[in-house]
Amino acid sequence: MTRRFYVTTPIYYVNGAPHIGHAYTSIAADVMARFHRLAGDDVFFLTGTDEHGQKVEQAAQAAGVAPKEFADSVSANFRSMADAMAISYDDFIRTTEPRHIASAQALWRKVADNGAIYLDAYEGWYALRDECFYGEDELVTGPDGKKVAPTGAPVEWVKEPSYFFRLADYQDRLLELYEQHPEFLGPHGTRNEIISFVKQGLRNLSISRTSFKWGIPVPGDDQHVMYVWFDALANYLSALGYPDTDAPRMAYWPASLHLVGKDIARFHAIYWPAFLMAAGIDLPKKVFANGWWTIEGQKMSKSVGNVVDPRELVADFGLDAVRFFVLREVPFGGDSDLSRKALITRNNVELANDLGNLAQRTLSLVARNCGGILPERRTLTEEDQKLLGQVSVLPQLLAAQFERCALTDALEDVWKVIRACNAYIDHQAPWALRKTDAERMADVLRVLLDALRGIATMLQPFMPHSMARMLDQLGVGENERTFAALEVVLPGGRQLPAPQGIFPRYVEPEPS
Ligand code: ME8
Repeated sequence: MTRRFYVTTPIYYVNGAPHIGHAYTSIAADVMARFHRLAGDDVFFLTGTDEHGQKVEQAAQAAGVAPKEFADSVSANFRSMADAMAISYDDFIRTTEPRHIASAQALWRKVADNGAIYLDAYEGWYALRDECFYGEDELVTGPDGKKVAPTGAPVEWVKEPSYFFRLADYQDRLLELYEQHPEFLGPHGTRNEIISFVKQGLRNLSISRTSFKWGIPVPGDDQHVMYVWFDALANYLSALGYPDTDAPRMAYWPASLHLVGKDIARFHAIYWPAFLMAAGIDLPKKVFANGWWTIEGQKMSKSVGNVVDPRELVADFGLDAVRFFVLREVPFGGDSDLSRKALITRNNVELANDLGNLAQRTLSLVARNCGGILPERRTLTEEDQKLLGQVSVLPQLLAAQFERCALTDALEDVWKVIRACNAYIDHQAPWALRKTDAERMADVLRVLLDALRGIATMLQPFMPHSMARMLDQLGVGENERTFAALEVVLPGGRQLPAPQGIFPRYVEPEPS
């Protein structure tokens, strides 16, 4: 039976241009979507932009344009960044679209009908940068002695009429959820933080604002706009056609995985399941939080001037080297630092050397000594079997790694096989066999070509363009690139195209 896999990225605020942090979560989600497609699953992959709220309204004001016009242009920039990073989304939702507005209002009505919303007045702290309400007890003292949010964001005292969501009523059910479904929330650190936050006690949540207008009107009371997080979280359902339960895409609910940054785990692991419980809707299967990137050791910020546009990195290093780097550099879920030096090293050692050279050496030997024709697979020696055995377990091994969002470990599993191939080629020395035992040379090359096919197939989700080129060079047809196709041994005799290098070494240009 085909399994459905519904994966989402956060929808990004349109208050500023996209940067490598946004690209990171989208790349990770893309890798998951591509992996599941190749595994034969029925995938729906959603990304988009979060366009309402005070933060966006203020950014538009600062730019001197109407909020919608501002949102149109920044949203288009996010979409073009996603396209430039080869993010294979099935839909790009914008919260200013009528389909989303109607859906978020329907969700509100459902929650209200079930008695979980009441009107009162909010008086307390709000951090605009985080679009988050904070309790007095959560605030910390900032560098200038002022109270700030635990994230360092400035806070202001807000006092206004507001609708409230009965979040406190869901405390026990949330704790039960984390307890009974340990897989619901990861990684461990984030899970522990969320559990201890919920255990400290939840306050009811203000879910509407009256002091500005840029938001979705609260059904039945247009003095209020929805709190931007109620609006935003609803995107995961609105893109599927909620509340129309007959909409074909509703079959993808519940979501398999909401991939988010650790900064927004609270909204996804506490508020979102509580809203859904209140609406009587099934809960997502998993929320996983990625870690935080700094740039050359510093926090990315406009004022420091070190905000990295991923498209600039791509111009220097190529898309796949960037996609590879961000997922390879640090165990997925942990924090990491982006430095040019580290990127160059990964590119040159692991891509150009370990993998690129292996493919180049093998393919040029086939071109030179076998007329560029794929040799037949014949009897295998023990060593051949050992190497191909390592390749054949990769789909299973990686499926288990992906199940726990261990993308970096998945890459390491593939790299172990690449290193084994390099040891094998050095030990078998097919170049020396040419004169002594041409048949064995052909057998060795065939084993290497088969191993490379397995490796390239498994790496497609991470590096779709370069692996497509590698599979072309290996003579693997477009319909022979799924994980299941690996079980079928390719018939020999195919003419392979002339080999071309796939991963050039990067050399820093001389300063002019
Ligand atoms: O929070 N390192 O949008 P946002 C790693 N609209 N990931 C980073 C990062 C960094 N330095 N900077 C950003 C919002 N991210 C809401 C989401 S969802 C219903 C609404 C990534 O534009 C990370 O995934 O502030 C983070 O959670 C997201 O961008 C925040 O994007």
